[in-house]
Amino acid sequence: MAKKDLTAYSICSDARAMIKKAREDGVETVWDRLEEQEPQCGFCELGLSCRNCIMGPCRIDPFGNGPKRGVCGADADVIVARNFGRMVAAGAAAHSDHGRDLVETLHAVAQGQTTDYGVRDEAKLRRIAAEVGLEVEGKDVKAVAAALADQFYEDYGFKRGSMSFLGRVPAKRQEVWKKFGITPRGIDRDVVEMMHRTHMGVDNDAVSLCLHAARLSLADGWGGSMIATELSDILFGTPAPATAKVNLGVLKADHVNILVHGHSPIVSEMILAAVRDPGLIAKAKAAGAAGINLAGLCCTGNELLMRQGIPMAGNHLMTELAIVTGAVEVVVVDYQCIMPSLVTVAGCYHSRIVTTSPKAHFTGATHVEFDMHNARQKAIEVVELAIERFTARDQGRVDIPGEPVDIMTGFSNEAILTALGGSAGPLLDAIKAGQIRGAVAVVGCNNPKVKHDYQNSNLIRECIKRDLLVLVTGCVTVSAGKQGLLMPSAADLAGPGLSAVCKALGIPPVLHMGSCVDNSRIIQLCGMLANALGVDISDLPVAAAAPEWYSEKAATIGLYAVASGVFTVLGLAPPILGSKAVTDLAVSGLEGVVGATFAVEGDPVKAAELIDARVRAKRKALGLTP
Ligand code: SF4
Ligand code: MSK
Repeated sequence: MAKKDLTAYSICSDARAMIKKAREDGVETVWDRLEEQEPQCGFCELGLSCRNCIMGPCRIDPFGNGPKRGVCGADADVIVARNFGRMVAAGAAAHSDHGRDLVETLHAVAQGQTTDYGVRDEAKLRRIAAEVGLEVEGKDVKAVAAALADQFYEDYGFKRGSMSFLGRVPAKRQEVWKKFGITPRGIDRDVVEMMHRTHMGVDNDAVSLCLHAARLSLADGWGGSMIATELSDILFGTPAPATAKVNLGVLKADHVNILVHGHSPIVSEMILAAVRDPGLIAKAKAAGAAGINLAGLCCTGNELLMRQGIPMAGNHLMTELAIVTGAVEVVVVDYQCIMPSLVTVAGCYHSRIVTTSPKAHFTGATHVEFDMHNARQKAIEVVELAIERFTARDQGRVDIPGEPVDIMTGFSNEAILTALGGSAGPLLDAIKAGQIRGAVAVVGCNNPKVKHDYQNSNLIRECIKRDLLVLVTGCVTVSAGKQGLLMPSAADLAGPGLSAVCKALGIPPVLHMGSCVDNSRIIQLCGMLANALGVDISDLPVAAAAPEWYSEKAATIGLYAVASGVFTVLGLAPPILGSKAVTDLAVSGLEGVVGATFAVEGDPVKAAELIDARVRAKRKALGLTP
């Protein structure tokens, strides 16, 4: 069991209380397992181990007189670049396969193969279809949906000349991509090509591998993730500002508690419909509960929060701890970021983990497979299971820490433009006047290697102090929300310019823009601002940061941000430091290629200073006050 003082693990009181309870209940957590793993493998940390073939595994000795080449002859640069390339490919595959599920759902709606799903935002369907060049006049909603689904299917292959959303990329950026041969060609194609290139004996040049990694990351950001975002809005509604609540206090001791966890709204939206079913609420009451309470974890939680105002119980490192409350009947999961340990933690209480995707089975979990034709019925079965589990709950083991905190959510690009009166003009005016000096996307995960939520929330504080508008997605949302940073009252913590703008508009200085795939909203917004100014994205006073990232998907997001021209600060180094060539490319060489680089800085104040320096330089180059 973890032995450090509780304050070493998290800045959040609900997390600390549940880590303490986990110790008392004999439940192992992510922090315990990290301690058991330490010291972690130095070769792997530097990216210097390779097991791509059976002549290996091989490792490069970075310091001593040990081997400098793998059995095949690959050196440190090639091994690091191959490993990083596969990491980025896995992240892109995850986001984009999630996007594929949305395309299949739209297709099923269009073909009349499902009545469980439908088009909730027809205006957006028609607008997006027209944007990507489809004929919409005089066509009914199903015909438009069918054509759009077909077009997006093709974005996954390589039949079309160009991917659908590349029209959103400013012309100058498109030129940069063309010049360096990194225009994405097809989502699946570019991911598969990375797997091919990294097979033994294919691409053995670190720069070539890194450029292809950039290309495939762009296929995710401007392709798979963007498709996931836009189709989720079409199928489930485009988010608009609303208030909700966050932290473990959103669980209710007298209710049946159901948590949704993972990434896709396809399952969680059906669970939401089921918990609102009067017949199921009556069954819950008959079982002795006051009602049924639904809350979210991680990004499927963000999807429900953004569109439906459903409360968030926690982010990545809170997922085990939510079950430790003893108040959770069922955690319904789809895919990504779901620790396999949840099944073990659930087994220490009366809780059940319900898996729903044919792609994501967990040994020991209850599998209730959802598809487009049975989703509503399956959601009812899951809620019935939760009601049955409530009857097995030991109220003596229940401890729900703290009171929920209010948050504001729902800042889709459509909502931001509406809040600004219909166009990006007022935002640009505020940027030109220096009231808002720039914008920073603070996104990503938690990682037990750093104190939970410390870097995420403190970087945000440092940015808003400097009159930098902050945009959040993913697990950072919960970090910010729990600290009160997602409410308009947080304007008091911002610099004078940003504070005045937020107060005038009644918005927080930190805008919640959605889940991990919704980082595509942020690059789209960057594209809009660049187009309005007639410049490239790399000319804008903007930056990104992933202070506590852990996942392959975050590596992909970081790379597509940089390849789109956005300077990006990572709080933890990716496993590339074993190659000077790859590291130099990441932190300086890319500036001359895509006009932006990575930086690695774990101290939130220093990270904010790096971002501030970037914003100053970009403002100066645009002829604005720094
Ligand atoms: Fe070793 Fe080369 Fe095989 Fe990698 S690809 S395991 S470096 S022989
Ligand atoms: S869920 S990728 S821990 S943000 Fe998107 Fe959170 Fe990171 Fe998963």
